[in-house]
Amino acid sequence: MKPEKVWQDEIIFFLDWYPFLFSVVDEIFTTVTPTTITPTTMNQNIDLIDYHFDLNGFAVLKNAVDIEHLKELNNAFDNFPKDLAQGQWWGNVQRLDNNGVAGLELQNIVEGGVPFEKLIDHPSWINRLQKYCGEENTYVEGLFIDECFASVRRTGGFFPMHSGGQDGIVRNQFRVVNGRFRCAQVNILLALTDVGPGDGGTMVIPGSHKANFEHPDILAKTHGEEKGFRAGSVEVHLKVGDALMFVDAVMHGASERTNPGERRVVSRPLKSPLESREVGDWDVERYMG
Ligand SMILES: O=C(O)CCC(=O)C(=O)O
Ligand SMILES: [Fe+2]
Repeated sequence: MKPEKVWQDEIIFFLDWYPFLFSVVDEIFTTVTPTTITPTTMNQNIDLIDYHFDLNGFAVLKNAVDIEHLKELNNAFDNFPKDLAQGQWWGNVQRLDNNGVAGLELQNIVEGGVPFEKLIDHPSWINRLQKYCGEENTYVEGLFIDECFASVRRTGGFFPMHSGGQDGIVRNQFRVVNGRFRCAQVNILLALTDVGPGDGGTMVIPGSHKANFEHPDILAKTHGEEKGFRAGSVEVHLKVGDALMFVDAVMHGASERTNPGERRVVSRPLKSPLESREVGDWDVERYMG
């Protein structure tokens, strides 16, 4: 143990030097602070659609496709073979109903003719998709078509609710990093018929792409689960030619169609190159080079 006198000497020494030490530290801060800390500005290169897409996980692109092109697409739907069985091929298109009750789905519809091909890089959405999920301004920049299908839903058909941000899965994630969108998959669902009340419209839960917890209705298995209704969901109504654009992470599905007739849509998920997936058994050679 140090004698008391030594402690006193050390304390006196410290008190003598303390103002000097403080002034040196103070000097460092006053000289360094103004030159190294500059205010950062947020990347504000967004418009109202981007804003809603970020906030809600979806946005509607009104009148995305013109009337002539819509006629071509509807003619193509009229000419789909009526007797195609589940799993059967029609050229490079395959019937593969992903969810029985949801109705007929023709997968890889990009091979269904020019009207469908023209939808790939359609000017109404291609730049947005590049911005949201195209890994823009990086060395892996680009887009990849995931399953793309024509869907025909008749009376009684619906699509159960699925997805949501809570699982944090990479395949369908929603992210914004340093002011840039870095989503994995964004879907375009183009209406070829009006989709109003009773038509089996797509249901979305706004903001659920950022959910941290599973929707309580799923856990509770409440009545209506199969029909796609969940507390907080909204049904998106579209006019022919409108496109619903949504990040796959947002919780979504479709209500039961109660009206007669059919709902026709083309669904075209585009995603970042690192998140590719195929539905169906494609002739890969066709897409090389
Ligand atoms: O049919 C709809 O409106 C939604 C379909 C869907 O969510 C899907 O195909 O994954
Ligand atoms: Fe889906």
